[in-house]
Amino acid sequence: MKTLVTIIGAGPAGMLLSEILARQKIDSIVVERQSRDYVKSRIRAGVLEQTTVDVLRENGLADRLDSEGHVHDGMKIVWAGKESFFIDVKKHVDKQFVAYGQTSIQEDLFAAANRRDARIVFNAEDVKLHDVQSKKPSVSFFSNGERVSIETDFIAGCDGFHGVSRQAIPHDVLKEYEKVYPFGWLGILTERPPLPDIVYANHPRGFALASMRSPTLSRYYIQVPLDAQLVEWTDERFWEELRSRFPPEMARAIVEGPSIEKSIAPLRSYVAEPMSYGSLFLAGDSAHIVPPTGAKGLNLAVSDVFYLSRALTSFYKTGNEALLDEYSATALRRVWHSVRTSWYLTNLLHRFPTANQFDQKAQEYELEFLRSSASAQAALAEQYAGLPLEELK
Ligand code: FAS
Ligand code: PHB
Repeated sequence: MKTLVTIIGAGPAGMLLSEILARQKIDSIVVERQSRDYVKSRIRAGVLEQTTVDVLRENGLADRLDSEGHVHDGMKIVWAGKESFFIDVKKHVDKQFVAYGQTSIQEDLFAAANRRDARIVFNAEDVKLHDVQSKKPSVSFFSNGERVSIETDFIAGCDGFHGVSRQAIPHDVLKEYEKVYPFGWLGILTERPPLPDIVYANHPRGFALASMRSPTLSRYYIQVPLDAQLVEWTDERFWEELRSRFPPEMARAIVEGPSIEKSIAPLRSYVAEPMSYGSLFLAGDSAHIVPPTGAKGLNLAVSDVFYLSRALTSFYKTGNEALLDEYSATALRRVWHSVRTSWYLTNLLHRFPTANQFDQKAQEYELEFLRSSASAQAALAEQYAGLPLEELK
């Protein structure tokens, strides 16, 4: 098989890159380890930054998002049962964000791929990258019992944190930054009306989050210890614990229902540098992971793809490799801002098992400062809304 760009991974990063390149008449093949249904079934992100919505809309992918997405002006923070306060993103930075599930985005991306008869290989086994430093790299994999090879100009590593692409960068070239948090998130999805706002709660029993997917689909999370087992968490135990972490009147407003999805995700901050090596370019979770506290993971995957597709388009239209050479540095500037914001919010809103009384007091006064200072709220609003994408000079 031959193509211009071989994309490893059919998650949001891989499928969005495939779609944008196709609109620029640049051929690609997507190679995915799992089945289409498996990829579609994953329940993950839920909040889209304005820049993400803009990129999807510019590429004809926002019709359903515009009709079903839940637009928000800001989000609420409550702590230790005190009065909640609202971070008004719209007022401070004139931006909004949209609650629209990653699952829906994945469906929209696959529907667009079907309309253009995109080349996607599902259930690809033992995917390998070859000669990534050369101008003629290739990707091989097992499919239907035979090893298939794809000759390509470029490889886009969109295969997530546990993928193979990042491993193609030599250890003496790759620099990794990591912070693992001493807790995870237990999340559930239930077919019940959500609270009107996205609400983050810091409580002595731990962090909690109220979110949504639609007017009839709620998404909730609670911080759990690293050794928490899903089997220990019945729905009723979850609902009781969730309510205990919100102020009484907010807890009473939560509409309980049977979980249609329940999972525990560990929290880590991770960045791999550089995000490119020879003809290999990493985008999305293959290059970085953020704790979901800042709702940045999916949005970073989109900004990486925006920069990478712009660089590939420039190369194929003009032969100029400058944007490809600058891709890693450009993407990492936005990555690190989002990584820092997610780290800041995770430290602000979670209860750390190792925190001493001083740490706890300092955290409470950080929350008090945020509650009482318009400039502190404006600063958080700017970071939560997401930084603008860098325009070409
Ligand atoms: P993905 O991991 O989505 O996709 C990578 C794809 O590559 C997968 O389909 C995988 O099967 C495939 N792949 C892996 N190895 C391969 C190989 N060797 N060969 C071929 N294909 C291979 N973000 C938020 O903003 N908010 C959230 O609440 C949130 N919750 C999350 C919960 C969980 C449990 C997880 C894991 C992530 C969560 N995220 C959240 C982050 C998430 O949304 C990611 O940022 C987003 O999926 C990134 O998209 P991709 O980079 O495409 O990676
Ligand atoms: C979600 O709706 O899944 C969600 C919302 C906000 C976050 C993380 C996840 O910070």
